[in-house]
Amino acid sequence: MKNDTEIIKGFVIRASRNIMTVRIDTDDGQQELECRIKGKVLKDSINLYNPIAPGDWVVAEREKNSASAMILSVEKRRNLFSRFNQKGAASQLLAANVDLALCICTPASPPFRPRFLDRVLLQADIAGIPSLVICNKVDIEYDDIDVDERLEEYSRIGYKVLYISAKTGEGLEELRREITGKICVLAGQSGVGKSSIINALQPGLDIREGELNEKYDRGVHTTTMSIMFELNDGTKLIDTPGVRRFIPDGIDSSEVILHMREFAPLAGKCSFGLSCSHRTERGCKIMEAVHAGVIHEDRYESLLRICDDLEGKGSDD
Ligand SMILES: Nc1nc2c(ncn2[C@@H]2O[C@H](COP(=O)(O)OP(=O)(O)OP(=O)(O)O)[C@@H](O)[C@H]2O)c(=O)[nH]1
Ligand SMILES: [Mg+2]
Ligand SMILES: [Zn+2]
Repeated sequence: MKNDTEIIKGFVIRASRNIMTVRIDTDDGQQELECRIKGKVLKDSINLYNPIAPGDWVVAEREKNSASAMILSVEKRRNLFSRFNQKGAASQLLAANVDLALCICTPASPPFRPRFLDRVLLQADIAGIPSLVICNKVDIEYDDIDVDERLEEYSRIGYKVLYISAKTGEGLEELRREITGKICVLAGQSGVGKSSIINALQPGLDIREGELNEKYDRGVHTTTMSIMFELNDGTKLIDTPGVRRFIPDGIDSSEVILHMREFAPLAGKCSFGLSCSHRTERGCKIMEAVHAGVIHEDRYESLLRICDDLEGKGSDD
């Protein structure tokens, strides 16, 4: 190593597939470095769509005082929020070392999609990250009673549900109380207002927000990579790119019920144990619970579609 090269440790705040922004502490405060990966590939990240996510700590080398550096390795993670990227057929890392997942939906514009929410909640559970359900855009008029019923169902199975509007500010103080001091990831389909919520919590950040695609009434994927923003009180929020489909990452179909909270206590209790597909088998405790109203039919439908996806038989929700 040349004399003027130094080894530094930094915190990743922005990450695309091959270029990252890393924050380091210096004698004069904080500095942001533009980083690439040394040798192009990191150890242990061969089957990943992108090797590093905001929230990661990395070791890098740079020429002293340079504004760029080369990443040598990633520190061990406490947890990792990812999704399966179907196009790349690999895990896409969205956020690392997270305290709380903010799982965002809307009652309308884009239309309420509880099955998308189920997938995000599932992924948070797989990662071992606590989650909060957020219904944004409550300022919009909607007459779909299913929305209220389904959101109450999330409360019934034990999730905290917040009703907010990034536009009017309703519910934002309650949200602030839940997130203060934490590293949070915001996840949800494109257009639900992930970036808008961060903008509303911290006016002045001016993160780009998108219009809704008029024809399809869905988001236009305005945010294209995960980026961490910091509120004045130090709370960290990781904005993630909205996607149309969310395929859970890191599990087999037989394990899904272990990560859906009202299903988990029944895991292994079917006559065919963990190999039950919960579709046709006699003595299936999951199907019995659906008939008895203990498990909501929609959540059961989610389970089946997620399993189809994981078995490569999926189609659009
Ligand atoms: N009426 C209303 N509109 C909102 C609210 N929050 C966000 N919007 C609008 O919804 C649209 C999409 O918001 P974004 O913040 O870009 O959504 P996103 O989830 O970041 O979308 P992607 O980056 O594509 O994943 C924008 O036109 C926002 O102005 C809200 O509380 N009420
Ligand atoms: Mg966005
Ligand atoms: Zn079963």
